[in-house]
Amino acid sequence: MSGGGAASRLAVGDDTIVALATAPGRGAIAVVRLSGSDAFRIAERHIAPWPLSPRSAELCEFSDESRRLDQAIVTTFVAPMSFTGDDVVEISTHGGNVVPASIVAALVSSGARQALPGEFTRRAVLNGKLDILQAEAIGDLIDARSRAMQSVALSQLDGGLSRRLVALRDDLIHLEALIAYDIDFPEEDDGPIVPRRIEEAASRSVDALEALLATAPAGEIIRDGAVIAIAGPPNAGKSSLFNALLGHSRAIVTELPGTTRDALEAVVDTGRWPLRLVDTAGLRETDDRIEKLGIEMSNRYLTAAHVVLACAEDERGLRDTVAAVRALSGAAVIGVGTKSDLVSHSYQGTDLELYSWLAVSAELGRGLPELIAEIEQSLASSHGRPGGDLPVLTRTRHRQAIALAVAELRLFQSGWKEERLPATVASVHLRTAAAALEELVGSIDVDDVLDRVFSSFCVGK
Ligand SMILES: Nc1nc2c(ncn2[C@@H]2O[C@H](COP(=O)(O)OP(=O)(O)O)[C@@H](O)[C@H]2O)c(=O)[nH]1
Ligand SMILES: [Mg+2]
Repeated sequence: MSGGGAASRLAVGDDTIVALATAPGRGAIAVVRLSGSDAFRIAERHIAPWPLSPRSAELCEFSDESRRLDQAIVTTFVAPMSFTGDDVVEISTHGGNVVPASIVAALVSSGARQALPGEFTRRAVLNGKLDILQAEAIGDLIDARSRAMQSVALSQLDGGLSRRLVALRDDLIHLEALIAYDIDFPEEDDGPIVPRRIEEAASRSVDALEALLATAPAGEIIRDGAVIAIAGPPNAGKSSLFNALLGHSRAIVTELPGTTRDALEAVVDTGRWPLRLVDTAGLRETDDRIEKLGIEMSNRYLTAAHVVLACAEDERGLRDTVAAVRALSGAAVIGVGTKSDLVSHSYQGTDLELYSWLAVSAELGRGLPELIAEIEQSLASSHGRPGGDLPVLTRTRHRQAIALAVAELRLFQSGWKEERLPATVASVHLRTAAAALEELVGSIDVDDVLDRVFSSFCVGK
């Protein structure tokens, strides 16, 4: 890492840390992880037989001074060939509340220190095993609530986003070098660097960065889920649709109008997008205080919705719902004609500028896959579907850094074109843009970034 100074300032010392790496509580197996220069010396006091060779799992007895604590599978990793880059001992103990805790306590009494949240991953970054984007990807994988987030995080962990950013950073440094060459050797035989060539290279970089930036809205949805609000008059069949889409009963379905007092939310993972389905209360005017609260809740969800399903059995219901939704939300509206097993829908809202309209029967499960497909298409058309090899930006930090790089590049472009700025000054914009990308990957100015990234981690990761 080029930020060696920052790294050594941050290193919390060379002490040996220990933590339970698995979730606490009852379970077949728990993993206790020990990392640091004294890891082997500390663990050897408790483990017999000591594993003969690194990286091979060995069945051992774990004891403290007075008694056996567990039979455990022990694996050792010799620095730098470990997750953290330190000497590491991984002890797979039996799970539950007592055994793993007693093992951690024994290791602490022999000189290990209880790890802080995210400290193992932090060490991996400081030891150059991972960059910051990869460390964030570990957090994202652990927190993933959908398969889409899982694959985005995994490709970020593989270094996809880092490689892209490093390549873009290299382009900027190359560009800066071209200009420096022009500055330093204006009378060279090759002649001055053609300004056109520099302009073209700069606009290629801007295009590439903007393509990456354009993945941010989709990345945000992949990370946080798309809010899909189900709206419509009481009794239209909203809760039945919600349940049918979820595939199991969660809302109370009833024949009395106005029973859904609160908004209910559940996530449907389609593989492409996590959909946060929200069953809103009816849009009916009412004097019932509790029901009104439900309506306010639904209004709040409608305001935040990415897509609204306007459900109705008839023309009036669809018109009223679409009008009420449009007053609160700019989201795409899909018209849903409900109870298609009972009702033949002659009115399909073609005059209402809907994203699309389709008929469903929650009762028979008819039209549900088509509805999911419409929701997915609508999200892709409003938020973009990240395609192919392009990595996806999932965090505000990523978006801000790249937006900064684009802004600096634009300053460079205009200064260069209009020759208002001397080349030396113009190249400062290039360097600032390159630095924004470097900070994003985590190769310079690491200390601030590290604090922000690791503050949300759990202990033992
Ligand atoms: N036949 C039929 N009845 C439905 C269908 N969907 C809902 N219903 C009935 O319509 C009534 C109101 O449904 P509900 O989902 O509670 O409506 P909400 O007030 O909009 O949430 C209930 O009696 C449901 O059984 C459907 O697809 N077919
Ligand atoms: Mg309902």
